[in-house]
Amino acid sequence: MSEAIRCMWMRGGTSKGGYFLAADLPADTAARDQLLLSIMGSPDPVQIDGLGGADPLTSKVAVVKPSTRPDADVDYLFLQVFVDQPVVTDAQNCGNILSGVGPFAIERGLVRAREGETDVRIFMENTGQLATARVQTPGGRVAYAGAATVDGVPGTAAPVFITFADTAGASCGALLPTGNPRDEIQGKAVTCIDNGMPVVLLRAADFGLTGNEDRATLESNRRLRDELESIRLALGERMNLGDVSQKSVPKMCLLSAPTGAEGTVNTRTFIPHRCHASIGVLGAVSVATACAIRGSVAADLARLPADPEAPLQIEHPSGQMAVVLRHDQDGRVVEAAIVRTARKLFDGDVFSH
Ligand code: NQM
Repeated sequence: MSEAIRCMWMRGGTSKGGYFLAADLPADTAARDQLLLSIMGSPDPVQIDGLGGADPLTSKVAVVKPSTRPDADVDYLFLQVFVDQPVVTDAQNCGNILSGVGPFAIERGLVRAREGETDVRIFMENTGQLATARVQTPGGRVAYAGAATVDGVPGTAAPVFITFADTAGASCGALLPTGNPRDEIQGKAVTCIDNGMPVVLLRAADFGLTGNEDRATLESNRRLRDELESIRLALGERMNLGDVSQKSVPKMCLLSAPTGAEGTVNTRTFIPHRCHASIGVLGAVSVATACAIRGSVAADLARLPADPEAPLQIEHPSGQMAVVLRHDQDGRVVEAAIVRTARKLFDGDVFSH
């Protein structure tokens, strides 16, 4: 008999997925993952028998529970449900789905809304780090309508301001997990970095690309995809991520010089097999951080603003994402801030098989 499971479907930034209370899912990980695969309709390239949108960006899950930590209100576990493989992985975090966690926590009564704005302190279980989401709550209720824009999302919506603290080495144990700002692998210069998301930075030009190609063109380039995957698999161990053949990290990011007047650097990111329609939030934080690291692949191409506190504009296929970095006296990045929006799409029950 099919079972009803409480679920809120939300857009978080440029991603979309199911938001669940941990208590509404099986405690056993294997049973939970089996249920989530069935809810999303995976494995199937079109996810016809489930809610997933046939794209890694719309096959995502947030599991949220009250936190027992004194410095957090809620714990957030991100799960990537693969589209065409029977894989559910917690090996990566997701800053876009994070945008919906604050509103969801308030809607479910885990955090009491204040008049005006409400800060939700979120412990990100995947990486063991903290984020604070400032949610618009006029009249003590979550507002989704507003004037903020996110490139890659049509229209406007209420802003969710997100601040990340101390994300360096979140998954890899060090900001530069190989110990170097630049390495050479399979004839290509790379920078391996993790400021919240493990990313391998490469020069688009080294693959015969301008870096302005669209998603479809890059995805149809079989040789490029094979080369990127070969480099990714070779770097997994060196980035302290182990065997990454069944993991969605590290992301592979092709860089080129900025194209717009305000741009810092231009990106095309494979996450890791499909090309991102824009760029991940923590992926963009990692790219922005690399731009100021002398000797990195990014530093050669980036145009940094004169003011070190000014936003870095990370260009991507749908526009750009502003990342504000705060540094300590030694120039280390200690905080990153971004603006996202989220939308509640439905709240109800989803049915298991
Ligand atoms: O980097 C896609 C997304 C993401 C992740 C991905 C993200 C992040 O855009 O924080 O948001 O890189 O798989 O949702």
